[in-house]
Amino acid sequence: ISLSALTSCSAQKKNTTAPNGNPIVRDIYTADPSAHVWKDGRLYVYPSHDVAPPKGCDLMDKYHVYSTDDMVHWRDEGQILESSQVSWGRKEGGFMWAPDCAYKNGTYYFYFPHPSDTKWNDTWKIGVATSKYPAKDFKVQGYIQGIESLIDPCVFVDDDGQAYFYHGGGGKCMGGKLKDNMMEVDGQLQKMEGLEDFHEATWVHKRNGVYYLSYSDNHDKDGKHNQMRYATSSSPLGPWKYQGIYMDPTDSYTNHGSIVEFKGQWYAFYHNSVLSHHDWLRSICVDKLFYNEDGTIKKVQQTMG
Ligand code: FUB
Repeated sequence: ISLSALTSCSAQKKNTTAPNGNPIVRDIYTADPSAHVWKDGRLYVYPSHDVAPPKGCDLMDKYHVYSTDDMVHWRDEGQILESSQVSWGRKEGGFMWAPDCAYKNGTYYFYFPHPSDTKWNDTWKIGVATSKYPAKDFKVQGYIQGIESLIDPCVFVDDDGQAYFYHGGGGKCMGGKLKDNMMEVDGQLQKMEGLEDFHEATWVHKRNGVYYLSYSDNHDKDGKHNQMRYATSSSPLGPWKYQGIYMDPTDSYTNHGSIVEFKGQWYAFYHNSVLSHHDWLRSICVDKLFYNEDGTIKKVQQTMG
């Protein structure tokens, strides 16, 4: 990790209720929701933030956090980070893509993909910002050293406290252990084997001792939109057994999801473009997720407000 601590951005709380259901955020465009339940009993969502066209994903420049205690009323916890706070980032800013957050030993770790150079696609780094709080006071600490230029970080902390880091895109998914400091990989990352048609958006969760790695694929049968697929394993690093599609495409070119249990119910977070009808102005959504008796996932039924 390169130690280049920068100033933090204090969150400004405001309430955003969503009595109409999906999309759960309607005042700004959000995508790539990574959901976690933290020790205060609330569910927190860490999405990326889409910005109005004519340009698209290059303009994504900041992160907000959302939280709820009932899956109905959502609180915008405010902005936690923007590209101007990243000293090693490309000078033009932008490209703050799909993030994740993890908690260990009293610290929250916010992981965000961001390029370090104008030639953005060859210079992706996974930045790490830390805080004592889940949704404010994050300070950039640097980025994870010694890994490839890939996007979409995911950090899974197992029951024994061991953290695993994943990232990937363009067909390659890599994973490995994190050291206790949560900012360095322990050894080399390895390719995740057994995933069928992997594109990006890795998410790992565990249920009844089984590890699930979910991801978006390259396209549906019409070659247009991502489907969400998953695979299972008895180990957090695979090899993985491909299990199928758990979510059909939305109206958006991309999809990116997370799966989490909250108050006894499992949920699938994802995004679509129903508010904008534009591929790069997306909106985060959530629907219930159910398992079959054998642990396979039933296809998620997407609902609208
Ligand atoms: O939001 C920017 C990128 O689009 C994400 O990193 C990908 O997963 C896709 O959703």
